[in-house]
Amino acid sequence: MNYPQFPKDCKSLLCKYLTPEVFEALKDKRTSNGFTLEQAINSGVQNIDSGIGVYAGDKESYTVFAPLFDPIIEEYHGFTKEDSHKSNLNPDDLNAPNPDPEGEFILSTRIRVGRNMDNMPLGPAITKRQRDEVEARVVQGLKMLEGELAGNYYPLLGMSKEVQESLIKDHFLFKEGDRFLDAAGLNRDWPAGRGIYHNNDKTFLVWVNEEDQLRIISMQQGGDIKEVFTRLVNAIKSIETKVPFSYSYHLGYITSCPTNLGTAMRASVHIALPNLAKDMDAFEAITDKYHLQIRGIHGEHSESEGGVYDISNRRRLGITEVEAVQDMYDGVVALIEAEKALR
Ligand code: ADP
Ligand code: ILO
Repeated sequence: MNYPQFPKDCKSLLCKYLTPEVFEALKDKRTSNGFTLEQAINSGVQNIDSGIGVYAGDKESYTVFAPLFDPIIEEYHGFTKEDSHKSNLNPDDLNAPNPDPEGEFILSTRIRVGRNMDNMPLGPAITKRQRDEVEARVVQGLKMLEGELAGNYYPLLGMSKEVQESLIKDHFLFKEGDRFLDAAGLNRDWPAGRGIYHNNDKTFLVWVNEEDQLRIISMQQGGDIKEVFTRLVNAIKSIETKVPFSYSYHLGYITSCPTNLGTAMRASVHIALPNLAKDMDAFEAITDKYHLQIRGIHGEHSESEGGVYDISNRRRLGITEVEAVQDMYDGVVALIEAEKALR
């Protein structure tokens, strides 16, 4: 492979940090699963509008390709090689009374974490047999969930297009054919091995073998962020008694995209901010202050509809889960105040 030629206006962290020197040093390296630099960067090479542009094939990718991954991780999370990651999943430490008890702004709240199985390659390097094994072991583990978390697993293989599309439209299921994941090798053998588990009310869901092997999700209508967090923590704790998760003292939970390392947590609200949306500078001044990310309402790389945005914590590594949710909560309180002042 030759050094990739990126266009001048390329803004991804891959373009920024894959210097010719880094490329030369890494181009012939591979992890024990055979994962190469070419595979790690293919998503950002094929999609020059990527924000990041790299994926790991296994835990080892983060050390073998550290000269590329470390500066990306440092710029995204503000987390250096000397830092270590800490976890706090105690809902009692969260200060989050419902910021919108009248239901004027917040439509729904969702908190997810990514998890991958210990001693398995990540999605970009996994074989079909290993992926099927992950699915079987995860589904087996989910079967023992009880009470509010009890539910059923629905494999994508054999699911009708109508059911699949309605689950996607209603924000419960991952979309199909994402070009960033495609180029990362994450959509190989689609749809085999993929599926969704959910309880009856669809307040607790698990995505199996999408970008990460598990995406554990708690969601509900309205703004009771603490209730959503508490349900998620109960689920994580139950699942990890059955499914061993890949974890590193330095990087926290291991995920295929470096933006998800650490807590692997994204806490979001769908919130209507039609007035603030008319002044994106003011809007972004608040989201920047609270380390928040703005997405459209059909997930990343989608647009807002009717002044409704997906607002979530941006940082996930080097802060605890409680701090990640608190970032989102404090920012949402500030956004609601600003929206009220403009009415
Ligand atoms: P992820 O959360 O895994 O990073 P996406 O940004 O693609 O991935 O979002 C996945 C799905 O979750 C999308 O359908 C998105 O609209 C939905 N979603 C995210 N946040 C919320 C929320 N607060 N309420 C309802 N749906 C949400
Ligand atoms: N590879 C994509 C997405 C990066 C962050 N989001 C996710 C879903 N991991 C990009 O570089 O824009």
